[in-house]
Amino acid sequence: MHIFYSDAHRAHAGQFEFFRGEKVPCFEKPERADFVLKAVQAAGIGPVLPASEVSMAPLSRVHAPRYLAFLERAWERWTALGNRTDAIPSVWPIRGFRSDVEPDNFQAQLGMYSFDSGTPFTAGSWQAALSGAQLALSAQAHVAAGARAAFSLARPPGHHAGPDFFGGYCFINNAAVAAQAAIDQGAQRVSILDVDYHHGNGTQSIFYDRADVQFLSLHGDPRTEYPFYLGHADELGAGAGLGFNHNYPLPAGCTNERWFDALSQACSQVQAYAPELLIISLGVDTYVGDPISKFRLDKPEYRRLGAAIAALRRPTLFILEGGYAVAEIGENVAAVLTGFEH
Ligand code: Q9C
Ligand code: ZN
Repeated sequence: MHIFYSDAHRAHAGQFEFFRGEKVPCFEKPERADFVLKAVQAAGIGPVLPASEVSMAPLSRVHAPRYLAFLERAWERWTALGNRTDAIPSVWPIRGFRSDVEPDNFQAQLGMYSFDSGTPFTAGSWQAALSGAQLALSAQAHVAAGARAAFSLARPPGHHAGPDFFGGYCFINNAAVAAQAAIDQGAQRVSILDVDYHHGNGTQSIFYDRADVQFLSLHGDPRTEYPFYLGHADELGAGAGLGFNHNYPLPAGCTNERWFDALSQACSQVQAYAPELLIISLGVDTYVGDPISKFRLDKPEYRRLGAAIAALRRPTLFILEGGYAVAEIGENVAAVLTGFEH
């Protein structure tokens, strides 16, 4: 399958993130994409292509235009204030605060458009995120043109980014943008199957009241795992979207068989929905060696995952999400794609 890739991701390189009050090096770093690129090339997955000329219109159909406008100007405003470090939010409008009046203060706006302090906004964050969306749209266009599958190899990831907020290392929701593009081109049903360790809260929020995009997520139980405030099994969708959202929260320590049991339940729902396009939010932070996650999937399981996805027999778009065991993330991603193709 074709792999869509750009070096633009390199411009997003956070200096540090906050973890339990300490500054720690960012887990979401450029080397991640380097390892994935090296591994998919070594595995002979397919040609590596740059982004094609695509309409970026789907972006403002899944994200609020004022959120995108904020991100586009954020770095120049932040540095004009004399700052030389990355911008990290430190104040948030939670319950009871007003969301209809936008403060002028930069830090206050940064808080309005985010939900954690682990997602530094850097000099190249907007360009890298925009490039990731363009690659996802290029991969979607390739599948829409008749290819069986495509892989968008980009970072930062996207599935935590919601209609008007960033967080969880994500700014633009690439999977949601690609799904919206397919819908805008006439698709009636798109499924997004999120296999990242963390709940895809942003994707869920974007499509929660819609029947044209089915969302399914296997993830660490939000009672103990990030992003904590969403991802329970009783979140089934709302209004027209009721019945089109499926969460499979799993306990810390979850091993291969239990994870694949949940996967087969999710796959049955995909089959019943019969989507014209299947998008995989492909995080491999389920791996036993992942430094920030608590599932225990072993290496051979990634090939099995790819085969399970292939068995759904749908045009399939793979979008890279998380995975922080830097040396192994490439091999695990390549194993999923190999398992899919064989
Ligand atoms: N400092 C994705 O996998 N922080 N995002 C956890 C470690 C947030 C993960 C604590 C993890 C976000 C796309
Ligand atoms: Zn993750």
